[in-house]
Amino acid sequence: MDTEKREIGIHQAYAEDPQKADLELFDREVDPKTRRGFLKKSALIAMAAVVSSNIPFADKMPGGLIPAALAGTNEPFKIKGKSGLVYLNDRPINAETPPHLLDDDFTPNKYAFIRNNGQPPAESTTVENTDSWTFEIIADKGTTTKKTKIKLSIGDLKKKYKTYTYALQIECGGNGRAEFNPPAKGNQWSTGAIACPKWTGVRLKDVLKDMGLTQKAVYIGYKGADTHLSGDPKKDTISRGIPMSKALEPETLLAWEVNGEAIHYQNGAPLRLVAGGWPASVSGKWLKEIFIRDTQHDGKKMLGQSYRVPANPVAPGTKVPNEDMRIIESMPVKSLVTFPKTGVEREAGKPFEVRGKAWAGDLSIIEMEVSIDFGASWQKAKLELAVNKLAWQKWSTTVSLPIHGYYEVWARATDSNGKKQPMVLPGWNPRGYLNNSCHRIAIQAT
Ligand SMILES: Nc1nc2c(c(=O)[nH]1)N[C@H]1C(S)=C(S)[C@@H](COP(=O)(O)O)O[C@H]1N2
Ligand SMILES: [Mo]
Repeated sequence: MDTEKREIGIHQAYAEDPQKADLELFDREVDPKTRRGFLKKSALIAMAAVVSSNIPFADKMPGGLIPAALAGTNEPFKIKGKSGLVYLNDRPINAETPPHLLDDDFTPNKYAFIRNNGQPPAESTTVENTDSWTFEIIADKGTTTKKTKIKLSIGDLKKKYKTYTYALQIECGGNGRAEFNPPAKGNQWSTGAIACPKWTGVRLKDVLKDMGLTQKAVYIGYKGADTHLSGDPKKDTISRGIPMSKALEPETLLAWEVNGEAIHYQNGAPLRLVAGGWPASVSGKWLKEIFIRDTQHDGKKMLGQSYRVPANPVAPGTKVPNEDMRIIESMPVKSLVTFPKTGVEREAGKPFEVRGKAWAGDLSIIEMEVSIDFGASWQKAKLELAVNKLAWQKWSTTVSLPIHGYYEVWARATDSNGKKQPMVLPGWNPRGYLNNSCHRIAIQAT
């Protein structure tokens, strides 16, 4: 179906049954060149962020036309403070980072990917008076001894608790989904839903300790200030969580700063939870609530098929019942070639540098290898230590291509349990999670 027809179809379905159409919307095809089609009025509010200004007469726009600033042009759309991202969807906004823009030691804010499940809160509410932004911690019965509910501002966090800075990598569970066959619904991420910037904030454990945790406190959950695409305030966009052991890790932060700057609006300003090494969906943006749970958190996208994979391997295309799925926890071993950029030319016989990043969820990387002969043989790369736990590791090596022709450089990491990245898609699963197959770049030797 052509893009425009498909979009109109989706919006009709949406008007009839927003819940049923939700997945469709989430997965719809957008022609990133023309951006033609129609939007619901509620989406215009989100579009304001994209055109980098308020749309005063948004409520007067007939039938939710796409702003002319975006419709029918060949210009890729831009978000203030972001650059070089590849947009996969505009409602909600989802954008990934090309591998060569992940070459910095720590991901600059402008290159950090964006993965939204709903409509972010109005930008003005997140950037003004950052210190007065408040959030609540709400405890299930019997999970705390001192307090059952507290309200804190970012200002309170800064005053009461010690501040820490860690480089923490967060990767979307669906990174690599584009390679699934049969295809999996959702944003078709290639390799760019990963970032490792330096986060600054307080330790979640220091804040939770003040509530007096009991043995009954086994899980936490979060809720952000973003709203459901339908505009229905009763519906959550996403509310995920982590077991208490992960929540109490020293590196799990309530962060208000990235790389010494305020968090970018699309990345969850002014406050977000950051739990590195796990699917980034557990790192709640625009943080408004933390729940202390006496059971596994059961918020939106914790149950069913979301962020879950079959407990046992299945054949591609299999329908897997909910009860046979398990929650994704620590992410698998993975790496990227960040230099050179794919498609470049190099002189045959002349050594040149190849470098990149590697990471392995809660684990570390112990070996990095590259191949120039489609995996027939491998050479070891130089690997650096992580600056702290849950940060990615830098690697580099020198490669020489024997004679002129087409080559691929393949990169393969090994984690501290001895597990290597697979060459091809590891295990097909219904929603397209956890693709950690080797990254490849193309090089022409002249
Ligand atoms: N409140 C809120 N938090 C959220 C999300 C969201 O839509 N709303 N998306 C999650 C998902 S699925 C991912 S992959 C990461 C993306 O973080 P980023 O947009 O800063 O890259 O945020 C997570 N936290
Ligand atoms: Mo995600």
